[in-house]
Amino acid sequence: AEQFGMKEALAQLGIKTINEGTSTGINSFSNGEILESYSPVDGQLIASVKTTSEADYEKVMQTASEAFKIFRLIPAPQRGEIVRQFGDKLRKNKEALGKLVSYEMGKSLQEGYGEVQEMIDICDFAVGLSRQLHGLTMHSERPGHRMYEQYHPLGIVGIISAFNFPVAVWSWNTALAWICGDVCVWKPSEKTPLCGIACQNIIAEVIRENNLPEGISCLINGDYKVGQLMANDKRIPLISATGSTRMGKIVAQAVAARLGKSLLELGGNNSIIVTPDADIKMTIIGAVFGAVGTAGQRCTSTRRLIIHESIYDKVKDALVSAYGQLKIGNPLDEKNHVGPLIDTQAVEMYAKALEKVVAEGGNIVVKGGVLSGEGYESGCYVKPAIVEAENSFEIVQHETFAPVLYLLKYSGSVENAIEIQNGVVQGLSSAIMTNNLREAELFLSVTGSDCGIANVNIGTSGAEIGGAFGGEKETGGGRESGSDAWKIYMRRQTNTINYTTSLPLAQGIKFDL
Ligand code: UN1
Repeated sequence: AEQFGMKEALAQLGIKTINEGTSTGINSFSNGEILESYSPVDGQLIASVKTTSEADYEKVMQTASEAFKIFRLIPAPQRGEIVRQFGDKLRKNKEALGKLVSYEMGKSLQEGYGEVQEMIDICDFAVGLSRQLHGLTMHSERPGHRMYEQYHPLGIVGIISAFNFPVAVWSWNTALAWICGDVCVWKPSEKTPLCGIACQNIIAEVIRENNLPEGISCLINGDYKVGQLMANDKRIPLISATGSTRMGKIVAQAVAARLGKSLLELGGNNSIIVTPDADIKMTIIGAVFGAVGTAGQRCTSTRRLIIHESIYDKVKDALVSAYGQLKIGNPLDEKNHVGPLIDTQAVEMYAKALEKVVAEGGNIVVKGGVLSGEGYESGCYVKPAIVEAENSFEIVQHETFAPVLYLLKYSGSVENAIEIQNGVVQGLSSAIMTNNLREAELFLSVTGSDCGIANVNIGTSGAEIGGAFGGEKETGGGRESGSDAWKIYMRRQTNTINYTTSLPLAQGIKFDL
């Protein structure tokens, strides 16, 4: 990591390395146990972090509550100015933060930079939005009355994020929440705590420079226990949680029990339908990036290819030859396509999935395996695999967060492919590769894909921030980032104003005194 300038990057981001002590991050009130962050890239201990104890959590919540009282009074365009400054700081720190993401999480450096770019983009989006938090006006049924609606800040937004997008998902939430006048409490994944500290240090600088209360952005570190404190906390009207369906069900039930709001971004089981009219070259690029990019650890990663029988062998052969070109290794080295999985536990799950699919009758097309030897000392590097399978296999129905691609065959019309595509419990992302207008439109129609994201001639991953991001069914139903996703971060109020000297009742009701 030294040769890629990691030491300088950590110093720039205000993170103490192991010899320098334990990192806490500004305003994290961390006095709990020590959490160590090991890089999946080289297996080295990068730094240690203090976790948040229950007493610390109380302090964080008090700081956030006090900050909200002040922040909600600042006009939205001025809050937009704060987010603009944050975006500027991210531009200055793009290289260092991108490197840290790559080193702590293991995604390729290009993708690390890409993730920081998403943060910059959502800031720009939010700045514009800060002058467009529009409500509607309606015509009252009563004379001399006016009706309109307005959006007010909601309060404290709790953010629980996953290791795979350790910085961007936080910013999708915070950039919008801040312009909406909310304050944020963030629990990053315990697998990527340093990314959390780096982000917190960057925003803390902006907050300080503008003499604002530090509780606008709070960080708490730890495992599911601190997540539970947040989920059960009545002071947090909205919990935005990204991660597994298992985690989402626990969080959602706790939040629902107190009638809070939750925004859930959970598992996907995304597929690309490859029809006889598909451009094969484009299909291979989209499918390979979708399946092996981020080592298959995006919630939008391509898990299934649903290929028409007439072109099945052609697509399969092209995939095998593309997989033969893949370079697996240190993600900081830009010649490599595929980096490591997040940890050895993930490697185990990958290996189990391959065993299981064979046991269920799957046929291995590109053999996987765990890599060892020079450059692979962390034990987290695996070979991307391709398996011919059936959609009904239990393992195919399950989201395995690793580069395992299942090939499924369909015959007849595109309706059959759509049925397979929709025949899973998850509903995040989907795509069709076709030059046939009828097939494409059918895929996007009411009887088409049941996912939150449906693409034509693009893969399943790599969504832009301008659209609302999220999915249906067990993916959780939440939408964040672009479009009108901001609305969940505000409370809506309907106002009726009478400017006459009488009081007519609605629905024509007479009530004479
Ligand atoms: C995620 O994997 O949690 O669409 C988010 C994409 C990225 C975001 C993925 N923009 O692949």
